[in-house]
Amino acid sequence: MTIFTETPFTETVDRHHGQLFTVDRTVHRERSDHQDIFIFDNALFGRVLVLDGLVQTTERDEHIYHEMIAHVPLVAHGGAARVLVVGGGDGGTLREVLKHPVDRAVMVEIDRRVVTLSREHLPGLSNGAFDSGRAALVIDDAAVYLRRCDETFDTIIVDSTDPVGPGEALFADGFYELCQARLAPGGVLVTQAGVPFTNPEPFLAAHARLAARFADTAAYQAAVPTYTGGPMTFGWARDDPAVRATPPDVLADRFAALGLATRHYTPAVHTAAFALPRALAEALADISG
Ligand code: AG3
Repeated sequence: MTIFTETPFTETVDRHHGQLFTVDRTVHRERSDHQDIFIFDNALFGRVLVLDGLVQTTERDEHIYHEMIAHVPLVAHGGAARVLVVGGGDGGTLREVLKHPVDRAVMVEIDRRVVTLSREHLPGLSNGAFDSGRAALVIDDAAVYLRRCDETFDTIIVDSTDPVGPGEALFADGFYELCQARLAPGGVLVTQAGVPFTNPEPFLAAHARLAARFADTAAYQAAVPTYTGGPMTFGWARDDPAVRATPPDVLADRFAALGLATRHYTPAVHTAAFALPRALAEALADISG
């Protein structure tokens, strides 16, 4: 039996379930204009970023999430030149996107403080991505940005928090409509869709909204230990099913040609990520009609 001497951080994603981290050192805590930001060190997970009580990322396993949210759509697309990242203030997704030969990666994050504090306290997350000449950082509400945006993107990655607080608008149909309008022909939209085992309703509702708009919708999974309750799921939406079915040997050729340095993503992991447990696959099929 472990006795915790410090007050631990408890995350309750669901009213009846949660997880606990020891706060081995508090690094920073503030209330920004948008949310409560808490950064602390934990001996097992390293530095932890928490927004409004929800763990966003940890040094120990951030690579799993960031590699899967970026490389799955980008390797499947095979030729993305312009990429939009929505949210993702810590810079981890932008870092992975810039490993691809994209011309331009725009990141629209609502809370400048998340970017500033992540650069200061979690520099490995962005790892210089914000200084890249190919990256553009926009501090704005993504819906506002998309409404006045006149460029299109080959891939849009929604690296949001859960559908509570500032993240909620990023799961709405109106937001998906704005994304669809800014996708170039052949473009792919990928979204953080939560952990369906413990939190099925928002996941299924978001999937239904995507399925009503896009010709091809799917979900893929990755087990990210910090997101408690089972595999984290990503939503996939595109107007051409062929891209999702990119054969493993094509993925492998592209992966080799890109020379991607990864710790989690491989072409085999990519293909396997779309294999869903039966109950989940059936729930999605029911929704997609
Ligand atoms: N995006 C996913 C956060 C999920 C938080 N949910 C939770 N802890 N239940 C994080 C941003 C990483 N760039």
